[in-house]
Amino acid sequence: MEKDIFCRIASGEIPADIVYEDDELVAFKDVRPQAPIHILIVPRKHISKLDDATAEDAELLGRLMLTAIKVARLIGIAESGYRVIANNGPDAGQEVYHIHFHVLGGRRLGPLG
Ligand code: DGP
Repeated sequence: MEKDIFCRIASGEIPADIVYEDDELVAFKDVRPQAPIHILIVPRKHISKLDDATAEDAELLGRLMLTAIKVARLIGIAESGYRVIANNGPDAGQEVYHIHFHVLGGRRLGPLG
């Protein structure tokens, strides 16, 4: 099976502007930022979408959220505020089928819609 773009970024096969990484996760700048700060938090493990996660992934999902918090502090938007989003499936506009959290900040964000 062909690897998706985030598997290829996580393995170092294609470049990204990485802001944080560890054994399980990699965080990098979104190529099409929707805000002054737009970081993607991606597990190295391939899971296509939130709906495919199981109880086995509970720790990984917790680490994804904790890494979003860590990266927001690292980048300096913890005080000003930020938003964490995960898109699941077509109606959410999911484009890359590899679980990821968006961390958005650096300006006052509008209402969700
Ligand atoms: P989503 O709709 O939740 O699947 O968002 C996928 C995001 O991934 C989208 O905001 C654009 C970003 N993206 C897609 N391809 C690449 C890439 O090759 N590099 C980087 N840095 N971001 C990408």
